[in-house]
Amino acid sequence: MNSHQGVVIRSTGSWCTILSEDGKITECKLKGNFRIKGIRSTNPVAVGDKVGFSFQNDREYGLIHEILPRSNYIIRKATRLSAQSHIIAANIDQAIVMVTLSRPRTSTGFIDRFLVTAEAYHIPAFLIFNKCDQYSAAENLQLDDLISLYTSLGYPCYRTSALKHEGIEVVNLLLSGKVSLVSGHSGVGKTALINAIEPGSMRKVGDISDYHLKGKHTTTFAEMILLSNGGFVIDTPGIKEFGLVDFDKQEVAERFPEMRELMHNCQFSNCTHVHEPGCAVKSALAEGRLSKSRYANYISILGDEYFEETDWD
Ligand SMILES: Nc1nc2c(ncn2[C@@H]2O[C@H](COP(=O)(O)OP(=O)(O)O)[C@@H](O)[C@H]2O)c(=O)[nH]1
Ligand SMILES: [Mg+2]
Ligand SMILES: [Zn+2]
Repeated sequence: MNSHQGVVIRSTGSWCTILSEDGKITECKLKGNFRIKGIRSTNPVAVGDKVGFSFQNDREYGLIHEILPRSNYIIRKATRLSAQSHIIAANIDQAIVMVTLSRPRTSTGFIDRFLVTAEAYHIPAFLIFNKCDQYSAAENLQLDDLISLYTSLGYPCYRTSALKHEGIEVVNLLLSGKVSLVSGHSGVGKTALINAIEPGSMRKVGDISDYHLKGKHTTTFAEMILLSNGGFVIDTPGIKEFGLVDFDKQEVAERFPEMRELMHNCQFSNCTHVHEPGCAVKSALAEGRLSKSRYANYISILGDEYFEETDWD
Protein backbone atom coordinates (compact mmCIF):
# COMPACT_ATOMS: atom_id res chain seq x y z
CA MET A 1 0.00 0.00 0.00
CA ASN A 2 1.22 3.48 -0.80
CA SER A 3 0.94 4.77 2.74
CA HIS A 4 3.91 5.15 5.05
CA GLN A 5 4.71 6.47 8.48
CA GLY A 6 7.72 8.35 9.68
CA VAL A 7 9.04 11.08 11.91
CA VAL A 8 9.85 14.62 10.80
CA ILE A 9 13.55 15.24 11.34
CA ARG A 10 13.74 18.56 9.50
CA SER A 11 11.11 21.09 8.56
CA THR A 12 11.53 24.27 6.61
CA GLY A 13 7.92 25.26 6.31
CA SER A 14 6.52 23.75 3.16
CA TRP A 15 9.07 20.91 2.89
CA CYS A 16 9.93 18.28 5.48
CA THR A 17 12.46 15.51 5.74
CA ILE A 18 10.87 12.30 6.98
CA LEU A 19 12.66 9.34 8.48
CA SER A 20 10.70 6.10 8.10
CA GLU A 21 11.00 3.18 10.47
CA ASP A 22 13.02 1.26 7.89
CA GLY A 23 15.60 4.07 7.97
CA LYS A 24 14.62 5.58 4.64
CA ILE A 25 14.68 9.34 4.16
CA THR A 26 11.93 11.01 2.10
CA GLU A 27 11.42 14.65 1.30
CA CYS A 28 7.76 15.50 1.71
CA LYS A 29 5.36 18.31 1.07
CA LEU A 30 2.19 18.99 2.99
CA LYS A 31 -1.00 17.98 1.29
CA GLY A 32 -3.34 20.93 0.96
CA ASN A 33 -3.95 23.24 3.84
CA PHE A 34 -3.39 21.61 7.20
CA ARG A 35 -5.02 23.09 10.25
CA ILE A 36 -4.55 21.74 13.70
CA LYS A 37 -7.35 22.30 16.13
CA GLY A 38 -6.69 24.96 18.72
CA ILE A 39 -3.36 26.16 17.37
CA ARG A 40 -2.93 29.15 15.16
CA SER A 41 0.43 28.17 13.89
CA THR A 42 2.73 29.38 11.13
CA ASN A 43 3.92 25.80 10.61
CA PRO A 44 1.56 22.88 10.87
CA VAL A 45 4.36 20.30 11.04
CA ALA A 46 7.45 20.41 13.25
CA VAL A 47 10.41 18.17 14.00
CA GLY A 48 9.36 15.22 16.11
CA ASP A 49 5.97 14.98 14.47
CA LYS A 50 4.90 11.52 13.45
CA VAL A 51 3.21 11.68 10.09
CA GLY A 52 1.54 9.54 7.48
CA PHE A 53 2.61 10.15 3.90
CA SER A 54 2.25 8.66 0.46
CA PHE A 55 4.38 8.83 -2.65
CA GLN A 56 3.24 10.80 -5.64
CA ASN A 57 2.95 8.48 -8.63
CA ASP A 58 6.37 8.56 -10.28
CA ARG A 59 7.72 11.48 -8.24
CA GLU A 60 10.65 11.41 -5.88
CA TYR A 61 8.85 13.10 -3.04
CA GLY A 62 5.93 12.29 -0.78
CA LEU A 63 2.82 14.06 0.40
CA ILE A 64 1.96 14.26 4.09
CA HIS A 65 -1.70 13.48 4.59
CA GLU A 66 -1.82 12.91 8.33
CA ILE A 67 -0.19 14.19 11.51
CA LEU A 68 -0.50 11.67 14.32
CA PRO A 69 -1.61 12.92 17.75
CA ARG A 70 1.19 14.64 19.68
CA SER A 71 2.15 13.74 23.24
CA ASN A 72 3.32 17.36 23.56
CA TYR A 73 4.72 20.22 21.53
CA ILE A 74 6.57 23.38 22.31
CA ILE A 75 5.63 26.66 20.75
CA ARG A 76 6.56 30.27 20.69
CA LYS A 77 5.03 33.32 19.16
CA ALA A 78 5.87 33.88 15.53
CA THR A 79 6.57 37.48 16.46
CA ARG A 80 6.34 39.29 19.75
CA LEU A 81 2.88 40.72 19.27
CA SER A 82 1.54 38.13 16.87
CA ALA A 83 -1.43 35.92 17.62
CA GLN A 84 0.19 33.19 15.58
CA SER A 85 2.60 30.76 17.12
CA HIS A 86 5.48 28.75 15.78
CA ILE A 87 5.80 25.10 16.74
CA ILE A 88 9.41 24.35 17.58
CA ALA A 89 9.18 20.61 18.13
CA ALA A 90 6.75 17.85 19.05
CA ASN A 91 6.72 14.59 21.00
CA ILE A 92 9.64 15.48 23.28
CA ASP A 93 10.56 12.92 25.96
CA GLN A 94 13.02 15.03 27.94
CA ALA A 95 14.58 18.47 28.05
CA ILE A 96 18.23 19.00 28.82
CA VAL A 97 19.82 22.33 29.64
CA MET A 98 23.53 22.51 29.11
CA VAL A 99 25.33 24.82 31.49
CA THR A 100 28.80 26.29 31.79
CA LEU A 101 29.85 28.48 34.71
CA SER A 102 32.06 30.63 32.52
CA ARG A 103 32.99 31.04 28.85
CA PRO A 104 30.04 31.52 28.44
CA ARG A 105 28.46 32.16 31.82
CA THR A 106 25.06 30.55 32.32
CA SER A 107 23.00 32.36 34.95
CA THR A 108 20.61 30.60 37.31
CA GLY A 109 17.99 32.88 35.74
CA PHE A 110 18.51 31.10 32.42
CA ILE A 111 18.45 27.68 34.11
CA ASP A 112 15.31 28.42 36.10
CA ARG A 113 13.42 29.80 33.11
CA PHE A 114 14.28 26.63 31.24
CA LEU A 115 13.14 24.42 34.13
CA VAL A 116 9.92 26.39 34.63
CA THR A 117 9.12 25.92 30.96
CA ALA A 118 9.83 22.19 31.15
CA GLU A 119 7.52 21.98 34.17
CA ALA A 120 4.80 23.85 32.29
CA TYR A 121 5.01 21.30 29.48
CA HIS A 122 5.36 18.39 31.94
CA ILE A 123 8.59 17.36 30.26
CA PRO A 124 11.25 15.78 32.53
CA ALA A 125 14.30 18.04 32.75
CA PHE A 126 18.00 17.39 33.32
CA LEU A 127 21.06 19.57 33.69
CA ILE A 128 24.43 18.90 32.11
CA PHE A 129 27.35 20.90 33.46
CA ASN A 130 29.93 20.88 30.70
CA LYS A 131 33.57 22.04 30.47
CA CYS A 132 34.34 20.46 33.84
CA ASP A 133 37.97 20.25 32.73
CA GLN A 134 38.43 24.02 32.90
CA TYR A 135 37.10 25.10 36.29
CA SER A 136 39.13 26.59 39.12
CA ALA A 137 38.85 25.28 42.68
CA ALA A 138 36.46 28.14 43.50
CA GLU A 139 34.33 27.39 40.47
CA ASN A 140 34.18 23.72 41.41
CA LEU A 141 32.74 24.68 44.81
CA GLN A 142 30.16 26.83 43.04
CA LEU A 143 29.37 23.88 40.81
CA ASP A 144 28.93 21.59 43.83
CA ASP A 145 26.41 24.06 45.27
CA LEU A 146 24.44 24.26 42.02
CA ILE A 147 24.40 20.50 41.61
CA SER A 148 23.22 19.90 45.16
CA LEU A 149 20.52 22.57 44.76
CA TYR A 150 19.09 21.22 41.52
CA THR A 151 19.46 17.58 42.54
CA SER A 152 17.49 18.32 45.72
CA LEU A 153 14.72 19.82 43.58
CA GLY A 154 14.45 16.60 41.60
CA TYR A 155 16.47 17.54 38.51
CA PRO A 156 19.24 15.04 37.81
CA CYS A 157 22.61 16.71 37.15
CA TYR A 158 25.54 15.44 35.13
CA ARG A 159 29.13 16.69 34.90
CA THR A 160 30.82 16.36 31.55
CA SER A 161 33.83 17.39 29.58
CA ALA A 162 33.12 17.02 25.90
CA LEU A 163 36.76 17.94 25.31
CA LYS A 164 38.25 15.26 27.59
CA HIS A 165 35.45 12.76 26.96
CA GLU A 166 34.46 12.67 30.61
CA GLY A 167 30.94 11.75 31.70
CA ILE A 168 30.01 11.02 28.08
CA GLU A 169 28.90 7.42 28.57
CA VAL A 170 26.26 8.40 31.14
CA VAL A 171 24.88 11.05 28.81
CA ASN A 172 24.87 8.52 25.97
CA LEU A 173 22.63 6.29 28.14
CA LEU A 174 20.46 9.26 29.06
CA LEU A 175 19.82 10.09 25.40
CA SER A 176 19.37 6.48 24.32
CA GLY A 177 16.04 5.74 22.68
CA LYS A 178 14.53 9.10 23.67
CA VAL A 179 13.69 12.35 21.90
CA SER A 180 15.71 14.95 23.78
CA LEU A 181 15.57 18.68 23.45
CA VAL A 182 19.02 20.09 24.20
CA SER A 183 19.24 23.76 24.98
CA GLY A 184 21.92 26.08 26.28
CA HIS A 185 23.78 29.23 25.34
CA SER A 186 25.84 29.25 22.19
CA GLY A 187 29.32 28.02 23.08
CA VAL A 188 28.50 25.77 26.03
CA GLY A 189 29.45 22.71 23.98
CA LYS A 190 26.21 21.22 22.68
CA THR A 191 27.73 20.28 19.34
CA ALA A 192 30.94 19.06 20.98
CA LEU A 193 29.01 16.83 23.36
CA ILE A 194 26.91 15.24 20.62
CA ASN A 195 30.05 14.74 18.56
CA ALA A 196 31.75 13.12 21.55
CA ILE A 197 28.86 10.67 21.78
CA GLU A 198 28.73 10.14 18.07
CA PRO A 199 31.61 11.52 16.02
CA GLY A 200 30.44 13.20 12.84
CA SER A 201 26.73 13.06 13.60
CA MET A 202 26.31 16.80 13.89
CA ARG A 203 28.16 17.68 10.72
CA LYS A 204 27.36 21.33 10.09
CA VAL A 205 24.02 21.24 11.84
CA GLY A 206 25.29 23.27 14.76
CA ASP A 207 26.54 25.91 12.39
CA ILE A 208 23.12 26.25 10.86
CA SER A 209 21.57 26.84 14.28
CA ASP A 210 24.29 29.30 15.17
CA TYR A 211 23.67 31.16 11.92
CA HIS A 212 20.00 31.49 12.80
CA LEU A 213 20.99 32.61 16.27
CA LYS A 214 22.75 35.63 14.85
CA GLY A 215 19.31 36.99 14.05
CA LYS A 216 19.43 36.75 10.28
CA HIS A 217 16.09 34.96 10.31
CA THR A 218 13.06 35.58 12.45
CA THR A 219 12.06 31.95 12.26
CA THR A 220 14.30 29.24 13.62
CA PHE A 221 13.79 25.71 12.44
CA ALA A 222 15.02 23.16 14.87
CA GLU A 223 16.68 20.09 13.46
CA MET A 224 16.64 16.60 14.86
CA ILE A 225 19.75 14.45 14.87
CA LEU A 226 19.46 10.68 14.91
CA LEU A 227 21.93 8.87 17.16
CA SER A 228 22.93 5.24 16.71
CA ASN A 229 21.67 4.53 20.25
CA GLY A 230 18.17 5.11 18.82
CA GLY A 231 17.85 8.54 20.39
CA PHE A 232 17.03 11.81 18.68
CA VAL A 233 18.51 15.12 19.73
CA ILE A 234 16.88 18.45 18.98
CA ASP A 235 19.52 21.12 19.31
CA THR A 236 17.96 24.49 20.07
CA PRO A 237 20.12 27.54 20.39
CA GLY A 238 18.53 29.11 23.42
CA ILE A 239 15.74 30.32 25.55
CA LYS A 240 13.99 31.99 22.64
CA GLU A 241 13.09 28.51 21.45
CA PHE A 242 12.26 27.06 24.82
CA GLY A 243 11.01 29.65 27.19
CA LEU A 244 8.14 31.69 25.91
CA VAL A 245 5.20 29.70 27.06
CA ASP A 246 2.13 31.57 28.09
CA PHE A 247 0.72 30.92 31.48
CA ASP A 248 -0.87 32.98 34.23
CA LYS A 249 1.17 34.66 36.93
CA GLN A 250 -0.66 32.46 39.41
CA GLU A 251 0.77 29.39 37.75
CA VAL A 252 4.42 30.40 37.96
CA ALA A 253 4.90 29.29 41.57
CA GLU A 254 3.44 25.90 40.70
CA ARG A 255 6.28 25.44 38.22
CA PHE A 256 8.78 25.66 41.08
CA PRO A 257 8.54 22.20 42.72
CA GLU A 258 9.75 23.46 46.11
CA MET A 259 7.26 26.35 46.10
CA ARG A 260 4.48 24.07 45.00
CA GLU A 261 5.06 22.16 48.26
CA LEU A 262 5.02 25.29 50.39
CA MET A 263 2.28 27.44 48.91
CA HIS A 264 -0.72 25.58 50.27
CA ASN A 265 0.36 26.84 53.70
CA CYS A 266 0.13 30.49 52.66
CA GLN A 267 -2.58 32.49 54.46
CA PHE A 268 -4.17 33.61 51.18
CA SER A 269 -5.06 31.09 48.50
CA ASN A 270 -4.22 33.62 45.78
CA CYS A 271 -0.88 34.55 47.41
CA THR A 272 1.73 35.69 44.88
CA HIS A 273 4.49 35.21 47.48
CA VAL A 274 5.73 38.74 46.96
CA HIS A 275 4.27 41.00 49.67
CA GLU A 276 1.39 39.14 51.32
CA PRO A 277 1.34 38.50 55.05
CA GLY A 278 1.36 34.90 56.26
CA CYS A 279 3.27 33.70 53.19
CA ALA A 280 4.81 30.25 53.71
CA VAL A 281 7.16 30.78 50.78
CA LYS A 282 8.63 33.96 52.26
CA SER A 283 8.96 32.30 55.67
CA ALA A 284 10.89 29.46 54.06
CA LEU A 285 13.09 32.00 52.32
CA ALA A 286 13.77 33.85 55.60
CA GLU A 287 14.63 30.58 57.31
CA GLY A 288 16.96 29.46 54.55
CA ARG A 289 14.74 26.55 53.49
CA LEU A 290 14.23 28.09 50.04
CA SER A 291 17.14 29.00 47.78
CA LYS A 292 17.68 32.75 47.40
CA SER A 293 18.51 32.42 43.72
CA ARG A 294 15.40 30.36 43.04
CA TYR A 295 13.20 32.93 44.76
CA ALA A 296 14.92 35.84 42.99
CA ASN A 297 14.38 34.12 39.65
CA TYR A 298 10.75 33.48 40.54
CA ILE A 299 10.29 37.23 41.12
CA SER A 300 12.11 37.98 37.88
CA ILE A 301 9.94 35.56 35.87
CA LEU A 302 6.81 37.15 37.37
CA GLY A 303 8.04 40.46 35.98
CA ASP A 304 8.56 39.11 32.48
CA GLU A 305 6.71 41.07 29.86
CA TYR A 306 5.21 38.08 28.10
CA PHE A 307 2.57 37.76 30.78
CA GLU A 308 0.88 40.77 29.23
CA GLU A 309 0.38 38.97 25.95
CA THR A 310 -1.71 36.00 26.96
CA ASP A 311 -4.75 36.75 24.82
CA TRP A 312 -4.54 33.81 22.45
CA ASP A 313 -5.14 30.11 22.74
N1 LIG B 1 37.53 23.15 27.65
C1 LIG B 1 36.44 22.69 27.06
N2 LIG B 1 36.01 23.24 25.91
C2 LIG B 1 34.91 22.73 25.33
C3 LIG B 1 34.18 21.66 25.91
N3 LIG B 1 33.09 21.41 25.12
C4 LIG B 1 33.15 22.28 24.10
N4 LIG B 1 34.25 23.08 24.21
C5 LIG B 1 34.66 24.15 23.30
O1 LIG B 1 33.70 25.20 23.38
C6 LIG B 1 33.49 25.80 22.10
C7 LIG B 1 32.01 25.80 21.75
O2 LIG B 1 31.57 24.45 21.58
P1 LIG B 1 30.30 24.09 20.67
O3 LIG B 1 30.13 22.61 20.76
O4 LIG B 1 30.41 24.68 19.32
O5 LIG B 1 29.15 24.84 21.47
P2 LIG B 1 27.61 24.99 21.08
O6 LIG B 1 27.43 26.39 20.57
O7 LIG B 1 26.85 24.81 22.36
O8 LIG B 1 27.25 23.93 20.09
C8 LIG B 1 34.35 25.02 21.13
O9 LIG B 1 35.54 25.73 20.93
C9 LIG B 1 34.61 23.71 21.85
O10 LIG B 1 35.82 23.12 21.47
C10 LIG B 1 34.66 21.09 27.13
O11 LIG B 1 34.11 20.17 27.72
N5 LIG B 1 35.79 21.65 27.65
MG1 LIG C 1 26.30 24.10 18.28
ZN1 LIG D 1 2.75 32.91 49.65
